[in-house]
Amino acid sequence: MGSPLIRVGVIGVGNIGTAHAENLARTVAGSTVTAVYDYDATRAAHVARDLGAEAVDSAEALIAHPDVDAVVIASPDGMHAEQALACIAAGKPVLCEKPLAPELDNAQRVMDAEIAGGRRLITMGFMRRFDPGYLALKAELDSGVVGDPLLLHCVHRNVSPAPGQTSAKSLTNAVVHEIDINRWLLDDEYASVQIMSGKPSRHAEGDLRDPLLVFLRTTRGVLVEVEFFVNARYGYEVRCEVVATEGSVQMTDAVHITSARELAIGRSLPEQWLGRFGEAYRLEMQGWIDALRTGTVTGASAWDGYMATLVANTCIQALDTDAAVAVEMPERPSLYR
Ligand code: ISE
Repeated sequence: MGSPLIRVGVIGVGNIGTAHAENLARTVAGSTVTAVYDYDATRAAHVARDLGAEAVDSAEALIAHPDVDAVVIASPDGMHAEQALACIAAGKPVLCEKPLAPELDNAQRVMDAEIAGGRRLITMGFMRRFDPGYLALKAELDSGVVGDPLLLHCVHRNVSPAPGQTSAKSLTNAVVHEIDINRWLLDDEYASVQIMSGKPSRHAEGDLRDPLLVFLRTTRGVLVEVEFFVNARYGYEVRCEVVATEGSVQMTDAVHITSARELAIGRSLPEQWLGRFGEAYRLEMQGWIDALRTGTVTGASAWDGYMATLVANTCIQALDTDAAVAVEMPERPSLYR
């Protein structure tokens, strides 16, 4: 008998939820989308009709649905934890968009519930771990040709903020990617964080601190410097350079071409993350489905989600001081070793 087809329910079909649902229904091998929920019922009905799925009335109904084997959580950040807890209670695997929760106590509750159940059900949507650019960067580092990493310079720029953006949200919603990918790249944890914010962009509304410089020091002493700028206006850009003892490695885009036209030469930039990380999202979903079909696990775990929230919350504390703030790291639970 072949591996089962995984029937997925998608909670939240905004920008990213719709992209996940389309990938699962059309591109990923071994999955289908059977149910969709969004607080905007018209939107849910539209996506459901397009994908041949059923639009349901609530996240609870979707999780309990007999034709849903696994759940994608792509709702607003503050709802992830409750929905992940409901999936764990129902024994259904989850691909949870980041963050696991903006608040540490909620991230802890999800991780504790998973540990109490004794099996890994949560995969975190840290798609950069599947991005061909980041994979090439990691392969180069792991090969040892540039020696031992000493410094990381990272750039993360968005065209404009989401409605209601705050400095805390910049950290828990977006810098959280940097927190995760750099601990994955270095195979290390963070010991402390420090934040500098200076002159705000004239586009930064209210008391949003933008841009931010986030400095992280790992337990092995590697320095990670992240520029996060959510009002960059000109395009979406993510870059990473690793300076090591024998050389350096830079990652700009996974793939790019330079084209010359109209008395100019250059390359175009995406407007947002789907343009830059589209392939990473597809590979992430394929990896998740393959793992479910073979009874294995892949990608970031609830522990990784918890750690990212812990460090993002330490960054929030660091916003109000010029000093470095220590990351109070707990012991890694045995389920994640
Ligand atoms: C945004 O909030 C996201 O969720 C995306 O994953 C990220 O790439 C982007 O830069 C964030 O601002």
